[in-house]
Amino acid sequence: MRDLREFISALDEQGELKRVTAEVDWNKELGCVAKLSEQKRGPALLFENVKGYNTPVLTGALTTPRRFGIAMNVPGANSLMDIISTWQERINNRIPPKVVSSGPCKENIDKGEKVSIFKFPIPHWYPMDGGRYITNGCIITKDPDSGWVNIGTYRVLCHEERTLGIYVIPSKHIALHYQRYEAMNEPMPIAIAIGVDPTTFVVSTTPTPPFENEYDYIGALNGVPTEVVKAETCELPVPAHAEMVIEGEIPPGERRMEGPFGEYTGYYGYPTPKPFINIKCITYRDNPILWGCTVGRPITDIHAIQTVNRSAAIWMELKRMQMPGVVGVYCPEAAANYFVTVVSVKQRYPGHAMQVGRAVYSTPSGNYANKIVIVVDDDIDPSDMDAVWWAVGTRYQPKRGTEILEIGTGSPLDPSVEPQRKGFTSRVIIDATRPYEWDSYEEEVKLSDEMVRVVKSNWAKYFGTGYAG
Ligand SMILES: Cc1cc2nc3c(=O)[nH]c(=O)nc-3n(C[C@H](O)[C@H](O)[C@H](O)COP(=O)(O)O)c2cc1C
Ligand SMILES: [Mn+2]
Repeated sequence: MRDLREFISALDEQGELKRVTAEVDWNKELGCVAKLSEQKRGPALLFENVKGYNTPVLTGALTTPRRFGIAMNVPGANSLMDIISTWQERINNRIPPKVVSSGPCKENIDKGEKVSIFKFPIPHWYPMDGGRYITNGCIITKDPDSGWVNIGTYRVLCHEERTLGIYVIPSKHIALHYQRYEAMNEPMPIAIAIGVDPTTFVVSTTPTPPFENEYDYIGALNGVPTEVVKAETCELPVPAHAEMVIEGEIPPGERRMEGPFGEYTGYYGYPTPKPFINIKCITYRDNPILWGCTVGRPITDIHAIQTVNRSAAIWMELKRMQMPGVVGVYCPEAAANYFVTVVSVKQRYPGHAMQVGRAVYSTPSGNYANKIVIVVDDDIDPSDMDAVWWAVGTRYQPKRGTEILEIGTGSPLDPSVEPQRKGFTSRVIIDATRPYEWDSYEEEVKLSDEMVRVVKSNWAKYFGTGYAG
């Protein structure tokens, strides 16, 4: 898909979009409606009548496997596992972006006194958030030494009409660029694209290696180059079809308090001093559309996205390690992705299941924040939580199947870690496989394949419509 509008049309055509025409206030009401609707596994919402504004706001666009499938062109996706598999097939065929001379993102250009972020209905999502937050920005910066262009999603707080806060933490790529500018005592140019095609947004939220350009990955997943155009006030390449692009600079050596924010863990993060952006220019399409997401407690768009990119990353890293027998990897949305990994294994030798469990923690991606690895047999789909719980309930023996690791890399946002230990975590491997060394295991209750075939073909006889519906 080329832009957000194509995605919205596709959601609409496939019955996955609800247009909310009633007036809704950007100030906490919109966030509350979006969140309650997500909890009911409702459709994507397009708020067309935000109080005081003409600009619509899209939420809940990626929360379900079906909508994620529409976004990523994986038709008929029933589970995020379908997208995780396709992701791995497509990701290695990198396609660089194509520079074009202009694009719809330049239809309107506000500079100087005309600039105000409050011209757009940025929501205040949760009661204790520190202000109005842009959640779905694709933040573009450049390494002044190597010229490496990075795109990453970091939340953006509206401090004042021409000042934005940004949640930069040291491990992220934007921080590597900003450190260089600060060392030179120069402001860092920055562009924030909002309302882009769904692949661009998803890749912007995905960890890819340093010194690699995310535009090449977007091209890989879309199968076509992304059209980019030069920003108005600096050299950064921005998506030509974005709904809106904010351009500005981050001054060196200055900080403002940022937060709290309703985090993806389901808890508020503390306010901390962070760099900020002075806006120089905002360009936007005619009748722009904003895209946002609720973050907060699972399950929201951020959880679906992180399940896809994290599961795919750990799985690919296990393959690169040439780990035998790995059949699937899944980081469940409901566990806020980072904390739990389920891996299914076709066991081949004694100790294999535990080896895979330990290997998950040793992958670059699986090292971070992870604290529960559940190993299941290859007959268990790791994305099917009913099946995973069945395996845990009926194949796991705590004394035999538990290994505790005392020190690992934790997330500073993990509320279960004591304050003086933040950044660390302990870990467990739960081996919920049938023991390799046993000759037999209790007989499973299964339907007969033959009878299943007959009954499915006769389904309409019992129920009026065929088995597939
Ligand atoms: C909706 C959403 C919001 C996010 N907000 C932040 C954030 O505020 N700060 C942050 O460091 N990472 C945030 N992330 C995760 C980053 O986007 C992700 O780590 C990405 O890889 C960063 O890009 P980089 O690897 O180029 O640094 C967010 C992810 C999503 C899906
Ligand atoms: Mn990056």
